[in-house]
Amino acid sequence: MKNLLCVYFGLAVSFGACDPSLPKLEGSMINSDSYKLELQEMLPSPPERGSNTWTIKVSSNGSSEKLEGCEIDLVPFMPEHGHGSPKQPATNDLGDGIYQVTDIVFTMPGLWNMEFTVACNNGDREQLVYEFRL
Ligand SMILES: [Cu+2]
Repeated sequence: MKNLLCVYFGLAVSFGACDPSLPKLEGSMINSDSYKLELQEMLPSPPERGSNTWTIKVSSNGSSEKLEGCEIDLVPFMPEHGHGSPKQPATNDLGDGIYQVTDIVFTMPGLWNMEFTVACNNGDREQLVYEFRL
């Protein structure tokens, strides 16, 4: 009942009114055998249709040592619809284990799989997938 009231109130005012019940996407972590990605900042936040920029921190899974000079590719994909994004996101290495991914374009609401491929310091190339619903 509380949720229903919250949704009703949210529709009447703005979707932001119910934020405390939603999981926060910023700060989410995903990891593979060798790597760990932290989604530090999302612009806009939460993500919206159109162009988005995400800032991620890359570290070693296990030791938490930050990893510089990584190759990072991102492919946004909608598994329920079988299509991706019209644009290939670009990654800028900001140093100190921080990377900015620009041109992340979401075309529609639904489930998105963010398929990161990461290779650091001639290490293994590994895939990390971040799932969320837009
Ligand atoms: Cu779709």
